[in-house]
Amino acid sequence: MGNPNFEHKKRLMPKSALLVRKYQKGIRASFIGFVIMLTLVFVLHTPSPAHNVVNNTNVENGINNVAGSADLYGSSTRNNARLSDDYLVPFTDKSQGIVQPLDDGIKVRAAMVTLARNRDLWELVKTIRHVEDRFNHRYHYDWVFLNDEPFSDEFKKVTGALISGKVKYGVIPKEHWSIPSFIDMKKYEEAKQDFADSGVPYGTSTTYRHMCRYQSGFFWQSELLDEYEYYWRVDTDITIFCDIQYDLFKFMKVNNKKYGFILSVSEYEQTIRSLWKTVKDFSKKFPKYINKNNLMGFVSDDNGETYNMCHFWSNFEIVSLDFYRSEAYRKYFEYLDNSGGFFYERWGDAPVHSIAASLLLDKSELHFFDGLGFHHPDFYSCPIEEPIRLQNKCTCDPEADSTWLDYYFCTRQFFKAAGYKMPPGIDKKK
Ligand SMILES: Nc1nc2c(ncn2[C@@H]2O[C@H](COP(=O)(O)OP(=O)(O)OP(=O)(O)O)[C@@H](O)[C@H]2O)c(=O)[nH]1
Ligand SMILES: [Mg+2]
Repeated sequence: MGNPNFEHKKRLMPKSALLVRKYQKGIRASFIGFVIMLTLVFVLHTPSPAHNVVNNTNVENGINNVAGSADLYGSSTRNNARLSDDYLVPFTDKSQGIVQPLDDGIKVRAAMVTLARNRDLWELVKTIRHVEDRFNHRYHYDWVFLNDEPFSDEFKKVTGALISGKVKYGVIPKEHWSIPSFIDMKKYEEAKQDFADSGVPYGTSTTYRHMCRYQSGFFWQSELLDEYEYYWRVDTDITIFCDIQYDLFKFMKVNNKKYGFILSVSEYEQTIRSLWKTVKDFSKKFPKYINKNNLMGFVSDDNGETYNMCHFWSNFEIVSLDFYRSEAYRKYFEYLDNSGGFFYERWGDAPVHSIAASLLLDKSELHFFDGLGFHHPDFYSCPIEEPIRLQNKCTCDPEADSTWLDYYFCTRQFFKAAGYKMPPGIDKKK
């Protein structure tokens, strides 16, 4: 008995072969037509990189998209630029002459970094949601948590579940979080006593001093950050109010920015009595580290004679880690630290970072971020332009914004010092 299937095929084969021969020309023509049609559909519906660039170029405002960003960051075939043709750019971005990065799916080496205690967890979860919902769910950047004690399992479980990128947890080495041997303990105790009735926040706290010193000179030395080029400092107690529609880290890179801030305020003089003198001594000893095209006008009203107390509020900063890793910044921190001011006074990391950024960088390397909406107790940043607030779905009250107030806050000082035009409407904010 033969195989029935085989018998069946045998019977069909000659018939189908005959049919194919009969309609051969027609089949070939239809196939060629189909291929041509497919090619046409593909060509017409796939935008070229050049197409994206042209569409996103705003020549009138001098804001050009970054042509060939794929070349800058390696190879990519994605062309899903998210910013639409009518995306509105804040006035301050235009006046700072920045370019808007193409959102092509290619990431920069960067991470959010949070210093936190286990007990900060339930405040921190809200902060993480803000950053994820408004920004990171699109980009999936890593998040690094640092603590002077080991993180609890609960802390890791809860934070890990909320973050869309890779998450790392680090314990700070003791030598980065303790009173150095060169500190005179008697002098330190007396100094703390002086703060007792002063009303200066954290005037008598040692852990606060460790925190400020760590944020000034050590966090960027954590090996968990070695793989990154930029970081966004996210404190446990902040809010982001607006959709952030572009990659902040790539923005820093394509615009050659090294230090980005959102609010700038004045420091409590009592906490930094000898800081400026120490900075001046450093500048005299190491003039080679002071940038010739610096932003002295932001931190001093008399060309360096005295400090005007202005600083970038460091609870939000996006910074090139290579700046902190640089020889100039290392020497600067070392010099400041050896004077003991982090302990005898209560030097904050904000003035320490800000003075460094203003003196060691080229003034074009600093950037004021707009359109993001931000809060850390007790101040708000809410974009001044209504169309920007609506576009970015901001939930902040513009009346609460303190960015442009002409007392205590220093954003105007930054714009004047850098020579940038300020947005219309700020005079109502006096
Ligand atoms: N691991 C650890 N983190 C800390 C410690 N103190 C502060 N931090 C974190 O460092 C960041 C800044 O601390 P804050 O206490 O908010 O300091 P601040 O913003 O100057 O002060 P506030 O105005 O009270 O918010 C926050 O993310 C804190 O969670 C500490 O002793 N250990
Ligand atoms: Mg805080």
